[in-house]
Amino acid sequence: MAERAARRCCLGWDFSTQQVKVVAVDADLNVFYEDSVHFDRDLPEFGTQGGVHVHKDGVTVTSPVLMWVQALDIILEKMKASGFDFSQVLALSGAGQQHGSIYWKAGASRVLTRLSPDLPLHQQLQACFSISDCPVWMDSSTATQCRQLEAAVGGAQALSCLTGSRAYERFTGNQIAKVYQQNPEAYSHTERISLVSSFAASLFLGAYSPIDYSDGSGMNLLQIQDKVWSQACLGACAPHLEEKLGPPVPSCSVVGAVSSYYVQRYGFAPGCKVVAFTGDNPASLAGMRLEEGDIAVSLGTSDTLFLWLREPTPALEGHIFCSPVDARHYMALLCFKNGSLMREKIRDESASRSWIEFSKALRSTEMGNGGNLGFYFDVMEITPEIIGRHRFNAENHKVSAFPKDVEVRALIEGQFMAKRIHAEGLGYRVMPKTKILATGGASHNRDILQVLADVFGAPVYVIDTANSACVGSAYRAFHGLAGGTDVPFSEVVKLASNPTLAATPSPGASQVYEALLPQYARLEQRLLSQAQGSPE
Ligand code: XUL
Repeated sequence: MAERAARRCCLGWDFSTQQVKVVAVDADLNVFYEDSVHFDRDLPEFGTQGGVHVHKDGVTVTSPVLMWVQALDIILEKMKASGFDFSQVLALSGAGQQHGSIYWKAGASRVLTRLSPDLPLHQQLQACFSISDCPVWMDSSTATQCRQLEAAVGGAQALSCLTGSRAYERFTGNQIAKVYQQNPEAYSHTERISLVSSFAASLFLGAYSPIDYSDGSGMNLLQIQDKVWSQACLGACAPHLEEKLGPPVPSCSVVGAVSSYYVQRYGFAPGCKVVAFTGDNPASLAGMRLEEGDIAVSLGTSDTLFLWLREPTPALEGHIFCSPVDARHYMALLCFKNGSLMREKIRDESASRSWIEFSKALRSTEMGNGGNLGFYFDVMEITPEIIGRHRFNAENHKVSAFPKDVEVRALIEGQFMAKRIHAEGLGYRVMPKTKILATGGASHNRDILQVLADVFGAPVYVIDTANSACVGSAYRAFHGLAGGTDVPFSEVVKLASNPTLAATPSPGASQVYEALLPQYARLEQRLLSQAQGSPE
């Protein structure tokens, strides 16, 4: 225990929707401590469900800011009680659920700088917020503000080109605009607005932490190319917003040292550095150690893609953020709603409710499925906005059914071809060094991963991402400590254990899919035009 406690380390924090988590990662990049505080379970007095309050209108979703503060108090006390040696922490960083906003009341900065080590944070910060229930990413109550913002900058595509995304209801600029419109008094009493990430960093700094470029990209306010706030967007959302946000910084910036509160109360070293906190998705990208040309595919209820991009082409779908590990590059997020539930339905209908039979069907059919292509969207898809099941034979004629094994392959090939097509739509290119990192339920099925490797023409690795935002935050702390911008992130994390190789492309795969991908894209376009009621 003494030997373990004396390890030099970095801490990675994650302020997620349901809990606050922490990991300690040593200089060999091994995780040797982890802990968490669960909001519903450990702080029932706040009455949250899943860490949030869903309001009566069904679309407003908030979380109490003091619940987050108190969760930090509890977890630090737990660490202290376990004998954790805070003096060995060289640096810390963290992640926050994206898009949520915190409103610091005029005078709060003075309270933050004068914290007494004798009292927990939540007792001292009680009067520091002009809004006690913060809008979070699950909120979808700002449709009006979204339309106003898009109109102000020349439309949805123009906003996407500027900020990386068209207007989204959960994005912070639109949330701030709503606060300003509906609660102008609280807005005018606000001296600083933080994201969940920069708020958590501020608690450690004892001063306002700047917003980092990567999480700042989830606000519909930051010009992702120039890394400055867009005056047009700020002006469309609320007055005096620039001074309330403060200037954004590169994600690997050291924003200061921990406040004396942590030194005196917990025994942190006075020089322990705080590296800018970022969003949970960017932090996960760091945790998965994505590199240029790589793609991470999370195969869950919805399927999510994380892409590394050099030259993004922002679109009406997906989100482009500044990269959290390389300020010259970008990452993109794409969400596909028809993921696991769709795979399970087709398994039940066409593979006797068995993954073994499902795998057999994949193995007994050929790459390219004899030209048979399918679209399976039992719920309205996001990427693209199409609903229903649509099957086409090799002559591009619509057919009403496929033989069972053809149906299984059509589903999986279709899901992965859609991912490649939409990733390329955002500027993604498969490179010779491309790796695909697969996570989530379906990543346990080697035959599904084989199709993924074939469609992308790249090897597929599996990784466990249970703690990726936390671990990625600790990696980012090491990155900041090593000098940040001038040091490649990949150098800093080279000691971390490698993901497991699960599938490599079959011979001939690229010819098959190079021919099929444009055909799939054309059919998708045809379905989309039909859905929108326009002529083909
Ligand atoms: C991303 C998003 C969610 C939250 C979850 O745009 O809204 O993934 O970051 O914490």
